[in-house]
Amino acid sequence: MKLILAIMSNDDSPTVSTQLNKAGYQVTKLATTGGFLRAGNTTLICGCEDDAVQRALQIIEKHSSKRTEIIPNTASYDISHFSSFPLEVQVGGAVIFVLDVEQFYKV
Ligand code: 2BA
Repeated sequence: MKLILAIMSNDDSPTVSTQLNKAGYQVTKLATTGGFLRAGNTTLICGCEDDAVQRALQIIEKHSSKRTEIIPNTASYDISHFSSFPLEVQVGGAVIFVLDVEQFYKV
């Protein structure tokens, strides 16, 4: 058995956990904070059999991988000059650990 720890953005975690649940995985969601940026993120804990890890990783990757989004640019360099060019920002991405589980109990 394996334990997957997946750290991702708060925006992606609802979709990832819904899709994991739909595929039959059990998931626990933790509200976490990145040690470097001190910003909120989400850590999903998912225990599964060894042969189910790859499918879980595919689901996580599909719904949380890094991608580029276009957002309106509201920056201005003075009161009369607003930039009308949209901004490309990188969002998403997940950091994933897969650990061996020595023992698992439900009591
Ligand atoms: P990522 O490497 O994509 O990491 C995103 C978040 O995943 C991290 O948030 C942290 O919560 C978790 N994480 C990543 N690697 C981990 C590990 N080995 N063990 C435990 N948790 C881990 P933050 O710590 O706030 O970092 C946000 C981003 O800042 C990182 O994105 C990385 O691009 C950068 N970063 C982190 N530490 C850095 C450092 N010491 N120097 C320069 N850049 C750093």
